[in-house]
Amino acid sequence: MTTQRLISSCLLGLASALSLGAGAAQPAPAAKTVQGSTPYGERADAMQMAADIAARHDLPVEWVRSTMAQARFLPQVPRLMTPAAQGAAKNWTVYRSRFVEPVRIRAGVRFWQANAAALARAEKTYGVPAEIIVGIIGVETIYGQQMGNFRVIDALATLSFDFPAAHPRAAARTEYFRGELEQFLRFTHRAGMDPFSLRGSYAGAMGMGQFMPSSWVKWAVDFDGDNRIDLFGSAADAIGSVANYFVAHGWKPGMPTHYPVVMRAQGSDLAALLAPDILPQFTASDMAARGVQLPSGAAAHPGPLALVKLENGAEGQPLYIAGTENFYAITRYNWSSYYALSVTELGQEVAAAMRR
Ligand SMILES: [Ca+2]
Repeated sequence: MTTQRLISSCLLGLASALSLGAGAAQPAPAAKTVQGSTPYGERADAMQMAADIAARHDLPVEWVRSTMAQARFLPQVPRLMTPAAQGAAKNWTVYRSRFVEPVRIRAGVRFWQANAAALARAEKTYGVPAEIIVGIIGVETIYGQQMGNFRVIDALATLSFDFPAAHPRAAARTEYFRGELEQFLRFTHRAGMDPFSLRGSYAGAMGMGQFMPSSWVKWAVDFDGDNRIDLFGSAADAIGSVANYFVAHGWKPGMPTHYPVVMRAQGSDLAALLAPDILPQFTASDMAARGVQLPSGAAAHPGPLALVKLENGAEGQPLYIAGTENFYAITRYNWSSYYALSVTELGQEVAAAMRR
């Protein structure tokens, strides 16, 4: 899954100073170790962690040590964690155009046609509509065309031991990636997979649905019945795993993701409605009382709703929608309302193209 955008979104507004590199602010770097110059096999922190991982999961310590020792520092990965360009104003129209576009829609139609049986079975088994699964795999990797070219072991080792120190949440992020590295070593060993053969995003997300290692361990499923989980080569496994992820994150079968709204809310009403952000906390009648008109079908909506605001740059009018608990569930895949609406709209467009 797409922790990479989650991570970069944490960096919104950060000064471009972060991209100068870890040693840039330090005077007299003469005797200072250059980041990445010491192999992980010679670093005490990495080798201590290898011993800890081996002990915690009953793995052969020599295997863990030698695997981590063969991981390579990737200088571009810390840079990708601090993209200066992310400071630009949020713009739904621009964001949408990157994902809901003809090439991806045509690829989605081919993917749906090739995997219709697995998508229908996932819908029946998990209650997650085919078009949502198609939307996710399309936004993540254009249906497996762009799954990432970094060796996962290299990306995770770099983020675990050389996370940019200038990042405001460097300690928490380092802990997170060390946990992912631990899960990666654990599951590749258990599954008899070669840890050096797996490639993914610069954050270590893998396969058609871009699952992080901990997500692979917890939620990936064998959905084609060959007794192994392959999120790279088996579209059925990727489809079942995405659906299972949604079930684990509160997907409610039969519930729409969102409703269009007519906005009249202003002032303190608008501020109150936006305060919980994407967390659904209002009934349809709460919203109506504060000036947000929902379609007639939404009056009987059974759960809470969130007023979701999507900016259209500094100049454009923002878009408002009423997000349901299922909209929120999509944001558990990637913590962004722009992401969630793109997934939904790409899925709808592919479904519409299938009917033509
Ligand atoms: Ca399988």
